[in-house]
This record gives sequence, C-alpha cells and structure tokens, in this order.
Amino acid sequence: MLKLHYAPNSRAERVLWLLEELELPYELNSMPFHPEALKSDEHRQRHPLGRIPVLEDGDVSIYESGAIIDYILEKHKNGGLKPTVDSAEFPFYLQWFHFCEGMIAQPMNTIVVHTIILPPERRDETVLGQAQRLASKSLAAIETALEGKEYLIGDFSGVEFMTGHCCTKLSDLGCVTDEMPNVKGYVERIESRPAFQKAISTQ
Ligand SMILES: N[C@@H](CCC(=O)N[C@@H](CS)C(=O)NCC(=O)O)C(=O)O
Repeated sequence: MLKLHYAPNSRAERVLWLLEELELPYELNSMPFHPEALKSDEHRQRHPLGRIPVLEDGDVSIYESGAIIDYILEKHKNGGLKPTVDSAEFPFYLQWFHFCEGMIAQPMNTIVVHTIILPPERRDETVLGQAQRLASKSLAAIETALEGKEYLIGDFSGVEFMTGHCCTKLSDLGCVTDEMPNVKGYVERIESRPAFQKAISTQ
C-alpha cells in the first residue's frame, strides 16, 4: 500500500490530490507542519532535510514532489494523465511539469516568508516586491499558454499537480489578478475538482 508522509497546506497536497484523483488506496501519515515533527530523527530517516512530501511504496521510499507524481503516474496509472513521447504535447508536458519547482517555487517561498512567516518588523518590502514581480512574470507565461485551453497542455494531465497546484497557491497569496483571466479560470477549474477539494481540506 502507498504511504504518504504529509502536512497540510504544503507541496504534499499535490500527491494527495493525485492519489484522490486516481482513487488509489493509500495510507496517510499527517504530521503538523512544525520542526518538532519534520526535523525529528524518525522523519529525517525518510527525508535527509526533514521535508515533505515523502512517498513509500513497499520497499521504495522517495522524496521530491515531481518525482513522486511521475512515479505514481508511471507505476500506478500506466503512464496515464501523461502524453506519449511521440505526441505533440509531450515537450510541453515536460516544460510545464518542471516550470513549477524550477521557476515558481522560489519566488513563491519568498512571498510566503515575507507576508506570513516572518514577524512584520523582519519583512523586507524590496525582497517581497522582487519576488512578486518574478511570480507575475511566470504567471504571465501561464496566462499566454492557457489561451483557448482548459488545462495547461489542453486535456487535464500530470502538469496540473505541479504548475496547476502552484497557481492555486499564488492565487491564495493574491498574485493572480483580474489582468490574468485565463489563470483565474484555470484556478477555478482546479479548485472545483472534488479530489482537489478533498486534498486541500485534509488536516
Ligand atoms: N522540491 C521539494 C521541496 C520540498 C519542500 O521544501 N517541502 C516543504 C513543504 S512545501 C517542507 O517540507 N518544508 C519544511 C521545512 O523547510 O522545514 C519538493 O518538491 O518536494
């Protein structure tokens, strides 16, 4: 049985959303998003940096949300929700799958740190502004890519669990504006999916 090491309101939601979407049986180890749990010796044996998500599948234990999503799609969905290598969508599948951790994660983390995590006196408006501008540029690229499409490569696919999930978080952070109608509609479509709702409401 698949076992997901999870904490609410984190990248682990991506994996939980996928498991729910595929209706796969799984066991959940939900931990508080707190150093006491994440940096414990027990969890550091699963992830050397004490982070989530971590997925166990029998004797296999892996981390990195993108690797886990790809692993589940290949191993438990026979490559479904993923275009075949010779299809026209495949290069763009790869692009949008990796865009999330490669381009969005860093400014998004900075925005979270300078709007939520740090106490007001330690927040830096310059650093925050730079991160917001970088996030806006990434969202502008997504806005263009979504023109005439429901989902990033057309049909609902694995990229939604990565870059799509990032878009929902950027929306929560107030970064998706009225000037981005395609991204707004995309976020609404994702947020209306029952599997997504189950994942983000799981504590
Ligand atoms: N690139 C990694 C990032 C993992 C990561 O940083 N996870 C965050 C939660 S979203 C975490 O565990 N943070 C706890 C910490 O930094 O102590 C992935 O995609 O899995």
